[in-house]
Amino acid sequence: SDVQRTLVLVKPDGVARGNVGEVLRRIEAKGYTLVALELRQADEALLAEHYAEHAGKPFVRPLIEFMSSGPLVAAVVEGQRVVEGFRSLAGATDPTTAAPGTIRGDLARDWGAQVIENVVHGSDSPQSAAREIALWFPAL
Ligand code: DAT
Ligand code: MG
Repeated sequence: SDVQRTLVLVKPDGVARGNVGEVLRRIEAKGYTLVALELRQADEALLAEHYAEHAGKPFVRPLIEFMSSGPLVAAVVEGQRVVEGFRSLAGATDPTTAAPGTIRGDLARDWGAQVIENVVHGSDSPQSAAREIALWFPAL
């Protein structure tokens, strides 16, 4: 078996638009397990660390401002191959091309902002998941 954990964030756009329940519903409907769940206001230091791979890119400043613009929901989700599985539930980064049926395809749209607002984050590899879970939930 290949039971994994992944970090899921319902981003501030998703919280503000009332998408928390819908995102959690899809995670539970898929059969994944919630290991940790918290509403929180992320500070810029945490977000800079979270998005360290994007340091220096033109969208990183707007990205950190967006991600700290309001409360978000942070969760650790567990299941068989959940890292890839949640990325599949989330859909493509760009809300315009994300497939219908995915969280981003169904719930996100392009607002023409400097940063893409796309409702959810999911870790992109088991290595990223371990790093991100340690960052957001150091007690786990
Ligand atoms: P993902 O969240 O699908 O893993 P990513 O890690 O490449 O995508 O980027 C992190 C977030 O930054 C992404 O969810 C939305 C935003 N973003 C990515 N590329 C962007 C771009 N070219 N312009 C504006 N925002 C972007
Ligand atoms: Mg990413």
